[in-house]
This record gives sequence, structure tokens and C-alpha cells, in this order.
Amino acid sequence: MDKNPTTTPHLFQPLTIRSVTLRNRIGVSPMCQYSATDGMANDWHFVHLGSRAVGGAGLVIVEATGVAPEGRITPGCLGLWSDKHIEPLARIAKLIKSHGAVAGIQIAHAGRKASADLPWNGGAHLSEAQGGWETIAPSAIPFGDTLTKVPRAMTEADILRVQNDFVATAQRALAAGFEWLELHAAHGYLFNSFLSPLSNHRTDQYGGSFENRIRLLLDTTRAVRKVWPDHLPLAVRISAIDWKEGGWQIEDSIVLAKLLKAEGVDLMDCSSGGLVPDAKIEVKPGYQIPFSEKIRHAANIATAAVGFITEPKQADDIVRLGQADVVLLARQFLRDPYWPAHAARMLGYKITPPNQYLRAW
Ligand code: 531
Repeated sequence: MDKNPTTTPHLFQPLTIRSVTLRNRIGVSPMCQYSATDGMANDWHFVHLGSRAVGGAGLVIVEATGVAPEGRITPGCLGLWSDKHIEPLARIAKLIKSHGAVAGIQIAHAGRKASADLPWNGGAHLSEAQGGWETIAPSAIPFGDTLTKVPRAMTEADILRVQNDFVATAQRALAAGFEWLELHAAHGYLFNSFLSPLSNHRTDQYGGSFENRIRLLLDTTRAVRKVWPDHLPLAVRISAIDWKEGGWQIEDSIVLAKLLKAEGVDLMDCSSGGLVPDAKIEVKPGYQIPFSEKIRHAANIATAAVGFITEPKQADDIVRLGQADVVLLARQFLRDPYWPAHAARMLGYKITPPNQYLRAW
């Protein structure tokens, strides 16, 4: 199938960032599966992610993967804090790539939202007796709701250790064969909690002013960029706004995006919320697109849009209108691993199935 720019829908036009080319603009958003033991990927992750590469996604991003055991959201989350985690993830990256998608991974530290139970068991903080662990954060301020543990305010040593954990995990992601790396700086997890004045009350060089609150993310990004090869894309997921008075605003995200671009970040993955439990989020189809559009134009950087994107025309319009370069689908991909194939057909286009499925698509 030629990628004739006049007839190929925008959603199915390739995108090249550094040396990596996505066959289309559709990405599988990182989605926690809470299915690992001691951080190890297994057959669930292999089937879950491999099937979405078969289904035609251009990019498949592995869920938030802990840079340290205590950086996981739950005991069921994936990890890459040890070399033992590399082989099972390498098998998954190889499968994704063998079916024509780019293999990505999101690396994360959950901060004060860590040590939580699996969502289907309620998602509340786990006591030590229940297998929970001490949580850390910029300040000793609990998230709230069912995440009531008061985190320990991080020392400078904690901060430098976590920064090094991200660097070492990035190196393991490279060893595992991933070609797209995303730092998780959204949804109230550790990096996000440093950015927002609602959660960061530090009085040292990591708190107070905007420059101080973004310091950890910027320093870590710079350190990760040094070990992540120049020919591979680096992305950062942010919560563009906190949806709360006195919190992080879109203007802050635009300034941050410009600074991250200067550090070699290629794409901003624009989500929102998660910082406080009483955020008033106006969820509706494409409710986060405006953040992607504003950041893409104001900071002149590639963006991914995510959030309640379900329909082919909706997704194609986002790319056609220059609101984002990549469209990430989350729950919709849980409903339909072959969404790209169905979307192509609804847009009057066809994508090539694996040989085994030729007679059916
Ligand atoms: C949903 C979520 C979106 C926006 C704000 C808060 C939560 N997801 C986020 C996931 C974990 C499960 C809930 C991650 O970002 C790891």
C-alpha cells in the first residue's frame, strides 16, 4: 500500500522522529495491567501488547514500569530496576517490532501514590502488613482519598538516587530493544508531584519557584538523554493542568515543554489531572486535545494526544488539524486490539494484515 499523501488519511501517514519511523499515527497508550510478580513481565504482557502490534498500531508503549521496587504503583506493576527484568521485556519488544510497530516503554516512579492495592481490590494504600512499603515525595503531604499514607519528604540523597534509577532503567530499556522511551511526569506520580505547588512545599532548590519545581525533571531528562542514543526518540508525559485552583496551569506546561525540548525531548505526551483527588476534570471525548494543540504550537514540539479518543474520524481530525502528531488510545485499545484495521476501513483505507490473517481482513 503506497503512502500517497493525497489519498492516505492523515491518521495513516508515517511519522519519522530521529531514526525511528512510525507506520501510522496510532499509539497504544501505556496502560497498567497489574499482572507482574516482582516486576517481571509474563505471558499476559506478551499477548496483551503483541496483539495490539498485530492489530496495526504504529507505536505500542509498555505500561508505567518502575525504576525502583518502591516506585511501582502496586505490587503488580512492571519493573526494570534490575537486569533480571530485561529478558522478558526484550521478548515483548522483539514481538512488537516483528509485527511492524515501534516498541516503546514508559518508565516511572509513583511517589506518594505508590504502595497501592490492585484496582480490582479497591486500589487503596497497602499497610506494611499487607505488603505495602514506605512512600516518598517532595513533601510529607498525602495524596488523599484512599491513598492516605503520609509520604516521607525526600532528602537530597533520595532525589539523586531516584535520578540515577531513571538513568539506569533507561539503559536497561535500551538493552531490551526498546526504541521509544517515555518519562512519566504526569498523573500525580513522583515527577508530577515535584512540578505542582499543591504537592511540593519544599524550601530547598527543588521547591518554591517554578525553576526549582521543575529541576528534578529537567536534571533527570538531561541525564537520561545522555545515555539514551541520539538516534532514538525521547518523550515525556505530563499532566498539562491540575484542574485545581492554585495548581499547575497550561502556561506552566508550555514553558516546561520549551525547556524539555532544549534538553532533547522530541515529543510531549499531553495528559492531565491525577495530582489531587478533588480535581474537577471535565471528561468528554477529546477533552485533553486543547492541551496538546496549545503545547504543540506554542513550544513548537511534537505532541501526542490522549484521553477519550475512540472514533476513527475523531482521531484523523486531530492529526489533520495539527492538534497532535500522534494519537494515543487507551481504553479503546482494551476494547479492540484491531482498532487500527477497523479505523482504516472506516476511513476508506486498508492496512496490511499479517499473512496468517490475509483472507479475513
Ligand atoms: C488513569 C489516570 C489518568 C489521569 C489521571 C489519573 C489517573 N490511569 C493512570 C495510570 C494508572 C491507572 C490510572 C498511569 O498513569 C500509570
